[in-house]
Amino acid sequence: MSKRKAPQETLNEGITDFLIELANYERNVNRAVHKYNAYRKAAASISKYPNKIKSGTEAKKLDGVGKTIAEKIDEFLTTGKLRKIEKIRGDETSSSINFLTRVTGIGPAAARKFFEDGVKTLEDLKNIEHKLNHHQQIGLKYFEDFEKRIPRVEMQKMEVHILKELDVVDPVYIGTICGSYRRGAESSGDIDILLTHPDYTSETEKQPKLLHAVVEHLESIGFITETLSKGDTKYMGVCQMQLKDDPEATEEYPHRRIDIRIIPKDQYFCGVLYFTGSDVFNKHMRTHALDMGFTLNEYTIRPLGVTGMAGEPLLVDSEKDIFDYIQWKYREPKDRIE
Ligand code: DCP
Ligand code: MG
Repeated sequence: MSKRKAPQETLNEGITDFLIELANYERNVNRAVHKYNAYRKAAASISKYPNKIKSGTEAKKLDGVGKTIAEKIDEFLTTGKLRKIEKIRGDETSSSINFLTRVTGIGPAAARKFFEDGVKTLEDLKNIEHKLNHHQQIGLKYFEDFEKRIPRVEMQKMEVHILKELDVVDPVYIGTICGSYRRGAESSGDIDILLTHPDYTSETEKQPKLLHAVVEHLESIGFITETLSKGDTKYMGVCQMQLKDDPEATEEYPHRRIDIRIIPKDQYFCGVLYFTGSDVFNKHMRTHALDMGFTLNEYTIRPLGVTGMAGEPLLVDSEKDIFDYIQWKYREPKDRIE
């Protein structure tokens, strides 16, 4: 999962940027996930809105924009800034904690703990490197690289490369690069790969070997360079597009965050849907599913009985099947913003 969301290049980017900054502040500093979600939701609907917003009242007509956010929009439109943001930026506690959470492996709780121990900057982290866990050490080592978004052209090269190597391991694997890349984003924060294999279904035992074989192969060819965690179904690591695999490249590529998951064949499309996101879209779709009497998550879609108990998972052979069950018009990945 990537840490920083791409700045919005839309008509209303001034507004969506400050909403995302407030969202991150609520999550990282206050650990207020609901407020984080509320700001993200408002930012997502504003980024889809085709007109330049001229007032809070106009914005309030959009989904997820309530009175408080509308007032902030008015303040921003009139004065060109927001006192709340100025205050957050000027506050040492907030800005330090916010900064520390940019290091992969440091969440809001760890960031606060570090801050309370007097650790506030990258320099401070380097001085206590021995106290960091492996994940955090790698986060520190590649801090500058991980801050860089991945341009779409590089994502495309990695996609071709990864799928080709997957085929080398075993041609019956199916792999999909999900996340913002699949939604057509011009840049991505990380690489989110889903895999499945015909030998692996929700009826069989877990098959960690199917995941590990792929990881080990990508390591052996020098593409994967570090491991952050390696579970039975989920791998988190670091990769780098190699110069030898890209004759056009003139300088070394940055190191990138990569997550690989293996999913049972029968759950693959629920997984692909979930990991394609966006997170705001996923929440919206889950809510609609509930309204229609279904419970939807990253694994399955199940009908809800009259007592509210979830029934057996429904058969799913494509993403579209899931939209069909909940009687929603199919949406292409690029339209799954909110
Ligand atoms: N996801 C979700 N809820 C979360 C985290 C993730 O629904 N709390 C899903 C939707 C995301 C996908 O997983 O699109 C991948 O997570 P990322 O954080 O990598 O998000 P993106 O790939 O969309 O954006 P980025 O370009 O920042 O990586
Ligand atoms: Mg991503």
